[in-house]
Amino acid sequence: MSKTFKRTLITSALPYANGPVHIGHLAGVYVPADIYARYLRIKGEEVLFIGGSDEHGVPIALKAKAEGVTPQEVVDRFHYIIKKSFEDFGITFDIYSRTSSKIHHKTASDFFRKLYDKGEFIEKSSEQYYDNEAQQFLADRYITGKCPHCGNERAYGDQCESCGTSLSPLDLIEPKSAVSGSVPVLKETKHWYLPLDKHESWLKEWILNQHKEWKSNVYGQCKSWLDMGLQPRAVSRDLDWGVPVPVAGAEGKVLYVWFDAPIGYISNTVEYAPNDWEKWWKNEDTKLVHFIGKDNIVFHCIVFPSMLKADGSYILPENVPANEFLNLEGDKISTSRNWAVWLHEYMEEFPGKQDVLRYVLTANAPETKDNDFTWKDFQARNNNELVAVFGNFVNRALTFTQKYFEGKVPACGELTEYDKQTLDDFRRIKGDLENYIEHYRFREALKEAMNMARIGNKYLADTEPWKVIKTDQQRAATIINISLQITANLAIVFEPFLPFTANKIMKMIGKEKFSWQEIGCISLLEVGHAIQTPELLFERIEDEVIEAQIQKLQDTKKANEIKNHQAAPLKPDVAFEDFAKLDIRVGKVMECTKVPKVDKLLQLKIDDGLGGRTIISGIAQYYQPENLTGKNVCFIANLAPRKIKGIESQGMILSAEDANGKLILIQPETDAALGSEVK
Ligand code: B3M
Ligand code: ZN
Repeated sequence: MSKTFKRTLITSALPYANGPVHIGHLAGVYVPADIYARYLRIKGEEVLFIGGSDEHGVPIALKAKAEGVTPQEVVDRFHYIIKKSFEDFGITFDIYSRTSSKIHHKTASDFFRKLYDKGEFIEKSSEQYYDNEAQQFLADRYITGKCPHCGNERAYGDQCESCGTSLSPLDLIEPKSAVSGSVPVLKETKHWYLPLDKHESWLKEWILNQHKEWKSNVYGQCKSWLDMGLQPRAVSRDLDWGVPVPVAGAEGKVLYVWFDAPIGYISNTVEYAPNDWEKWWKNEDTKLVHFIGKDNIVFHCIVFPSMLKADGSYILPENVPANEFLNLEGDKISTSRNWAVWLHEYMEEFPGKQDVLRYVLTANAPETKDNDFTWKDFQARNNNELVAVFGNFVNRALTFTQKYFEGKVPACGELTEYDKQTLDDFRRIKGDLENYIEHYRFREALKEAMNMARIGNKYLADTEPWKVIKTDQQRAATIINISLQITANLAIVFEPFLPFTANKIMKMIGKEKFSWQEIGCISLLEVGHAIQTPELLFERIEDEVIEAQIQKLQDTKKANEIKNHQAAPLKPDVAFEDFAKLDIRVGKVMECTKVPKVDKLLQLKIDDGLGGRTIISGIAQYYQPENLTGKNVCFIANLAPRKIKGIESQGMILSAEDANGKLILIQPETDAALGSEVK
């Protein structure tokens, strides 16, 4: 038994305002949420679509500290970049606000206070790391030290990024404060906890019994949390950036970011509709749907509903269609490693092609498992699907009208069986398409929309009006009339998915607005109605363009390898006199051969300006002998000669490692005199 609702409140995760947004954000959350919102709107339903930036939390405070600016400056910078990207990609939020706003601070603060007054929290003191020098408690991220699992020296108090283990600050070996660098001490501090254990039994009934229809990835994650048993969660932190805890004696404490952020959905509704926001949040006729990524499931399915329930006056989400992750060219998208396709960069590099990205990200959405975005797939989908099918059909229908019917919709004669069959096939898809959207299966829905375009394309190919026109004007007119009606239909069908394209079609067919209910109608365009000059809906993307994008990612990878290379620890100091004993010189490789029967060694004949010498060097894995001849090298000239594999080596060639551990020769920057000393 599915409930009927009067209106739908759609929320989409509030992105952290500590960096711009990328294709992973779009694919996982914002495009699906936007498709859903647009679909309901074009059907004439009452919808509110909420977005906003999440501007609190430790990473933002840390970034500010690292840059020597205030956290507000950090979030101001990214809030507007993010907001602009969403506008550019046609994400139709009714409001996109932010959690550093006054109205949010008040809403979140009041929310906490009501729960506090109702006795919905427990107060607990515990020992946490404190920085005596900076006089502050340290959030988990503010403490670094050695990972007890892998020995990484730069693990954080919440996680080791080297081995991926979740940590608690107390696990760290030799902890250090990231604020002052001093060694932190344990000190008692008081916090408020939401006793999730007390909510466990209704959550179990509500999710596990009443929401079996939730996506299996969401349901499964909830089930495993609930099976493990819930624990009280701290909802406050010792930090100076966030919503202050509105309780006497709580100076220096703020609400935990995951407590205040979901309240942002409510604050933004209050900001948008100050007089009737409650109908969206406190009325059983409203269907609340949270669009999020999989890492946010526990907060939206367990923690936030417990907060809402503890308040007692709010509705609970009807569904939480969380997506899995989108990878990029086989690797996890990462802001810190710059492994992403940034939306603001895409806009510059592919101007006017927002729908191509919307299309590819939906067609390949990580709805049930992680998925991979590749540039080759992007190109193939553009060229083989958008250009070859959808664009080709619409373009042919419109140019044909221009060419043979003076740009006016020709009259439709009697329909053949084939025409009727085509239209039946076309209409039959509508139900499936709706069903998919209503069940948050947007990739299947898009496939159906594309099938509708395919029907049009096939119809033109099969009926061949360009041939028919020569013998039967009336029949050609009918074919074109039908093709134009299908084109108009596609403008409706694609509006939720590819809004820019739908809009272009509407302009070309000279129409303002249709409604979803009109899908299937073959009198959307009256006979004699004028069509505008057609322009291409999509254009081919050439190999060079794709190769440039792939190259850009390869450059990023190189830069990361160099950045992440861990330098070896320094050796003990040596006195200058000791250093001066070394005689380092420049020479030129005259001859080079492999040392027989060993993999690693090369035998080099060096012109040292003093009559020449032989040196054995362990670089055979990295250099072909023929490539070394003629190269300048640096070598230690007074290393006591040693016999290696029966050959006397008179010195040592200097080399260094690149980021992959490959040995590379050290060379003078330009030609130095042979035998000259390196100082
Ligand atoms: N800012 C986490 C994220 O961007 C968080 C979502 C908040 S939704 C209330 O993944
Ligand atoms: Zn580790």
